[in-house]
Amino acid sequence: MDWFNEAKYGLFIHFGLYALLGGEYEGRVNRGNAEWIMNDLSIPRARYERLAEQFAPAAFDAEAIAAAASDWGMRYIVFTAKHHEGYALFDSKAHPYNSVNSPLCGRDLVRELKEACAARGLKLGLYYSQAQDWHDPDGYRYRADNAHKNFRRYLDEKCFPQVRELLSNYGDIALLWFDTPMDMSRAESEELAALVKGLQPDCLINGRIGNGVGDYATMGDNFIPRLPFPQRWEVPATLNDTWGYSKKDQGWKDARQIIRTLVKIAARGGNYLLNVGPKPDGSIPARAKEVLAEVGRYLRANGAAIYACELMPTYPYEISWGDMTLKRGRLYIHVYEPKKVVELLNMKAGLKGARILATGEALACSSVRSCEEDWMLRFEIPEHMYGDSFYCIEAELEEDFPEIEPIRVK
Ligand code: FHN
Repeated sequence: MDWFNEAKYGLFIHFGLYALLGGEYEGRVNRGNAEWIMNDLSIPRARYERLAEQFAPAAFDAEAIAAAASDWGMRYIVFTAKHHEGYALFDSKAHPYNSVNSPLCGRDLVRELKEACAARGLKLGLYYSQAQDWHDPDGYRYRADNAHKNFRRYLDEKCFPQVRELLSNYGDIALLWFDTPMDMSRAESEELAALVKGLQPDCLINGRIGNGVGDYATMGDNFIPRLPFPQRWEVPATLNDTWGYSKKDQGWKDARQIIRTLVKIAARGGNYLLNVGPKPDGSIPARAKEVLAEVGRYLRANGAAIYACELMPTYPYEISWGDMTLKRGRLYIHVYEPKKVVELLNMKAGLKGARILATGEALACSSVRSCEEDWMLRFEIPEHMYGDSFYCIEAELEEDFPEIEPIRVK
């Protein structure tokens, strides 16, 4: 799992027929996630299917997406090969409901993205909704009566053959990202995992294959563990409030929120899989691109403080002005507010030196005892940076890791 542990930051892409509706159908707005519109507004299958006739993602440019993802500092992409709606974005002989058979599309978007990612050295993961399939009569549906369904038939005739296609026809796939296992039995999850590993032993499987048989834990959507979480984990998260494209959702997070969240996740041992939902033509919304480009600029200068970080032990104080990440022999202090001096109480380490990570400018630093006899690391910020925020201090340690003392009650 080395590449995954080091990556820390990936791009999730939710694309499908739902993008054409953008969260609205016949004047009705879907309150839930935009990609759930078929289910939430009970759009009959025969009506929804017609969207496949209109699917024309002329602006879906896999090379531009891969180039942007690298520029934004993301190390992998996870793309919806098939979401709950059942429509596949790849050339599937197992089931005709796919983008190659859509007359205005006629393209295998998985292949395009795989080639573009390979050219950029990016890992490609594929999202596949293994249990919910609202198009297949035997696929599960959330909050519906699934008891009468022949789920086994769906697995044998659609899910397993399509997963086999994804792992046989596109070269190395870094990750299969399953979702909402619902009532899948342990035996079914294991069978699916065995299919994946039988075809590509190095392909990772996320936790949502169900029944604990994945390679790493998938957190709830947008749920970040409060404390360091000493397992391999990832949190899928939205940049606005939904996954698939929504015309109404303008709740974009800004770059600084994303940076703070990324630092928090890296410190606590996880990966941040941050989503964009392309518009019906396949282009990425302009605001999403702006925000991600700004995060990318921070990462270009400060990536050493994020990629390949180790678990940061719990620091006993709430620091509103910043956060910390850690590597063997290096402590990174992310400073979010203007400061003249940065102090970390109850932290002890031999300091070989300290610098502003982005520029290399050396900082006066010391490991001292406070007047109340607690250990403290102290860094002096140069005067010309007093008003600055969102930079990172790299402290080089004599030991592998700093010692964090518990709070001493006096
Ligand atoms: O139902 C899906 C949802 O549409 C989206 O794909 C997210 C991403 O993690 N997963 C499910 C809900 O958890």
